[in-house]
Amino acid sequence: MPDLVLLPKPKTRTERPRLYKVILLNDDFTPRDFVVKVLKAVFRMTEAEALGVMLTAHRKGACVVAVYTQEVAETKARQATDMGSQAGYPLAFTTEREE
Ligand code: TYC
Repeated sequence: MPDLVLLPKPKTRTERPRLYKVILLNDDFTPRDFVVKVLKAVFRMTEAEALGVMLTAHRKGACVVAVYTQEVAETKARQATDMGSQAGYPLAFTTEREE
């Protein structure tokens, strides 16, 4: 018997998780300061970051808020949308898989 047998390196690769974007959609009814409040609370943004994202959605119709793994993205989108519903606003966040 040989003292040492060299085995082939196993070809297992750790795949990175697929990422999902959380997207803020504009609407005509939710007050701007309420959108900013939700962005700060759910996505831990600073006032300046939240203002920038809110204004981009307001001007362009939608804005990517952040990117997470699927579970986190869907939970945060739901929490943020629920904050709007509970205050009587149609504020909406969606998720979309990243390429
Ligand atoms: N368009 C809203 C207004 O004029 C403000 C707003 C901005 C609402 C961004 C939603 O994603 C949004 N009051």
